[in-house]
Amino acid sequence: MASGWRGNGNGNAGVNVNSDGVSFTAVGDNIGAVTDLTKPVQLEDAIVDMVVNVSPEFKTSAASLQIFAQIKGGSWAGEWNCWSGNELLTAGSDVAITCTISEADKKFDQTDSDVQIGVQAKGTPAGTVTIKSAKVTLKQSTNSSSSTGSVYSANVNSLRELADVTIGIAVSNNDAPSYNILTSAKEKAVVEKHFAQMTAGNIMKMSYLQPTQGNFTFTNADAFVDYANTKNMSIHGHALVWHSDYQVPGFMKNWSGSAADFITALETHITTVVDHFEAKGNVQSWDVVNEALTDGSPSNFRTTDSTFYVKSGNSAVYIEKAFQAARAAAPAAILYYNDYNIEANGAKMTKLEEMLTDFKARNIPIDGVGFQMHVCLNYPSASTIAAAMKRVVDKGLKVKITELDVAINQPYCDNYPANKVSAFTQSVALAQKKRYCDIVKAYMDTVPANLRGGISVWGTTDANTWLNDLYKTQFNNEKISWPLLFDDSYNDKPALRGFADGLQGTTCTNQ
Ligand code: 9MR
Repeated sequence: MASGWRGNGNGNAGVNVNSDGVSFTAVGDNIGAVTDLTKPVQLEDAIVDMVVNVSPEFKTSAASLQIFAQIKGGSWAGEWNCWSGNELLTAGSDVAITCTISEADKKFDQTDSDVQIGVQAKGTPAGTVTIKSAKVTLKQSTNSSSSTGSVYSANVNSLRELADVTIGIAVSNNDAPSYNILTSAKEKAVVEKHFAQMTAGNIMKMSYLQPTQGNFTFTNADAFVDYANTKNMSIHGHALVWHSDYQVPGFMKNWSGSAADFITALETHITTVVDHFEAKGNVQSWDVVNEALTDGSPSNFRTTDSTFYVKSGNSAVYIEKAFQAARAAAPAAILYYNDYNIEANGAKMTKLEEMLTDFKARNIPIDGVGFQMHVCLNYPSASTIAAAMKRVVDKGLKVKITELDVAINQPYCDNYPANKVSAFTQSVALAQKKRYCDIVKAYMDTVPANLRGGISVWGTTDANTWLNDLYKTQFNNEKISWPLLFDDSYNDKPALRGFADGLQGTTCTNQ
């Protein structure tokens, strides 16, 4: 890759080329290195991937990097939207950064001029930057599937701008670095491009924030919220109370005091957490209680499998106490009860309705219902989903889709394993595109604008979904679920086009 690189920007001293790569000394804003791509080259929607390594001085200077592309000659029009912030660069370590050439006016949609691509320092940099590798993947065909290895583009500039409804995404900052929102350039690129809200996949759960009684640890969550703030994204807080396994702190599981003191401890958790994030600002809404209902028919409050129920004196009173504590701490936040399978299980929705009616009658503060929506390719039907949402709308409460994903090969439905597929073929991808569209459209058609809490997807890339872990532990690792909007390499999937079509009210098709 070393040939053909040169220095760029005022005051540039040129590049050094050695076996490590191409280095430049970053002594000022816009100083960098470029190389040429000779015509004919169609660069629109191409992806530029680089691996870079910055010196300790560069890291300390707080400067950022910017991959860019420019049409040579004329006004030197360029792609200038790709930023790799200093926070994701590690001194002396190789870091992957990326840029999709997709500026709004499609300047690169032509082949009659040479272009240059490169990377430059932004801010007041010092030290050196080494480009270890650079790769340009041209957009190949809008119809190709990811299984062929070519890059599909959904032609969606920004999902968040397509309709007046908050579009969110669950991301993490405690996963492997390649999927971490604070360190992965690819993760950042899709999140910043398409989403207006982030949910923490894990780090705002109880045991992460208060592992032992009275010891609150907000460092990870604060970094997460700060990042969202700087990118004009809000936060949906998840989740103040959830019975499931390790997210319940040990001191609560092993509680041996009175029920009244347990409720006080629960209230202290909620008050401390909500107060903390109120002070930071930008947490718009909370899943106050998650998954408190059973799946059977009839459905009821969870009992023996919920620490909260048991330690509250075998009582579901903890649910209303949680909502009251959350409201007291954050009068303006939108408070949700959140659960799975309420879109499909009528009995569970009936129990939920009963709780909502009771809460309304007794002025227990609740603003809406979160439908997790971990759904299958064909189940439940869009009309079943719409009917369930309507039951909440009819109570005058908000509906938020909080954790949307559409699993292929979901073992609990779609006639698994008889209908199991072993590859994500074009026809499966297009069926999933229609499914995303049908769901989003059902939501937009059923929930009036004033009751729309938004739609959030549970993860970015198919390579990093909770379903991969589920299948590993429960289904002999023989899955593949491909449930999200971006493939293993963060390329658009047809599902993204389907989501956009649903938002825009376009007919949903598997074409
Ligand atoms: O995606 C989350 C996964 O990484 C965690 O291991 C798991 C247990 O904390 O929780 C997953 O997210 C769940 C969410 O918090 C609540 N609804 C169901 C989600 C998928 O299991």
